[in-house]
Amino acid sequence: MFDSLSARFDQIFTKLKSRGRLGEKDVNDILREIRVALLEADVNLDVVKIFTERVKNRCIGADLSKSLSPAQQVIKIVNEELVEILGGQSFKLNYASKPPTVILLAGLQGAGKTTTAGKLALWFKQQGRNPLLVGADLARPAAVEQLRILAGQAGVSFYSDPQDPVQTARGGLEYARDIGKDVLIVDTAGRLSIDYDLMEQVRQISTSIEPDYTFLVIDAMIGQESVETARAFHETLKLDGVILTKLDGDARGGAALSVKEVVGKPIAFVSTGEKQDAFDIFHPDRMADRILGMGDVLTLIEQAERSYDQDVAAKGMASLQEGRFTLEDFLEQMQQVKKLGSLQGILGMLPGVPKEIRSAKLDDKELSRVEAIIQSMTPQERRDPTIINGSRKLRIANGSGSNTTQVNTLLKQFKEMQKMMKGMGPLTKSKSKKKRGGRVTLPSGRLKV
Ligand SMILES: Nc1nc2c(ncn2[C@@H]2O[C@H](COP(=O)(O)OP(=O)(O)O)[C@@H](O)[C@H]2O)c(=O)[nH]1
Ligand SMILES: [Mg+2]
Repeated sequence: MFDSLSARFDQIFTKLKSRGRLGEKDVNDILREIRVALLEADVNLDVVKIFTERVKNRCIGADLSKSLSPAQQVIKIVNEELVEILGGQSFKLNYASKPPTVILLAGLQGAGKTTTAGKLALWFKQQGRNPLLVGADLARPAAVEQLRILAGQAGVSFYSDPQDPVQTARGGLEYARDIGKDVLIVDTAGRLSIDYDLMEQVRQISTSIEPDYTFLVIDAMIGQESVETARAFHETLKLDGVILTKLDGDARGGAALSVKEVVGKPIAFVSTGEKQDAFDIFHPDRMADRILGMGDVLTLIEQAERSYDQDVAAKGMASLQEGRFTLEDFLEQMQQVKKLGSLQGILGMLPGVPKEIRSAKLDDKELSRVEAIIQSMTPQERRDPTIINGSRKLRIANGSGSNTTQVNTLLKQFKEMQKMMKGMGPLTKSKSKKKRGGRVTLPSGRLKV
């Protein structure tokens, strides 16, 4: 799921990062692209409007943090608002003070209710609970059998009464009390579309067992249409949350991104496959990271904010402005990168870094070698590498435990980087320096590998 949306965000952010300071027009351009990307992902129109409006307001009123580039700040805002749209916090389930905690599952046919009932039972069991599964879908004879099998696979108890769905649910509750089960999960019948009988039946079950939690199971593949279903169910049942299934499919993401805002109820759990353990509590923050395809970008930004030495950054900036960026600056910037943790890890976390580079072998050992080579140079050589002739190269290689080829490679890389940075010179005029803040916060992004 979310593959095409992720790809779109990746494109948008890559473009964003190639710009320096962002004006209102830039922000509007980005927002337009985000709007299109969300609509293509089948996100509800109202939700798209709310989302882009919030991002816009925050971008315009942004208090430009010194240690983040404008692009990083926009990404941070988009990420935070995405988490918000997805429900903010992870779902927290409170157990009833008087067991059992009663859970009612409702939804359309084929949404994944029965499968989910089994998964939920296993999940509770893994939390150290002792659940009872109740098969109250008597519309299809096979449904009860399906749940009985799932209960067996999960190793939990099962109850059903062939007479009547409401009686089954009620009987299940009494049975759970009798035999000391602490969680009751009731699977119900679904129809192909919402109809009066269906609603009436779940409503009666609900009245009879007074569930602590009523979850609507919805199929992510159906997109935002399933969110409309949720709205209808909510009117009758007073939902506590949604369980989103089939996230392993190629759903575009519309349902996940729309449901909280439209129904006002969070996604509690997600199902990501047919296997019984392909199921978990929903974490909005992790989902947002996944959508933005940026690994753990906020961790990176926070790490960068914490450990990047602003003075060194400023000095690097100054060198850039004057169009001189020496090997000494190069080394200093690299030492800063090292402070951030392993380079491989950082590249993995950086949004927009091409996959080839992310997986490229530039490990900390290599970084140490580069460091050793530069440290083996005289200060004069560091400032002006053009004086490094054959015999100097040999001396540097010997001094740093490397060979002349490695010294050559470093010098070549440095030259290219210097050229690249010179090209960026006009972007770093002193006036914009303050606003642009930590433009050089993440020099690793520019390391040639
Ligand atoms: N790929 C995938 N299939 C699922 C998932 N959840 C349910 N299914 C499948 O969806 C179909 C309908 O599920 P079922 O539980 O019978 O739906 P119900 O009619 O709502 O009870 C079954 O073939 C399930 O195996 C999921 O998370 N991923
Ligand atoms: Mg079923």
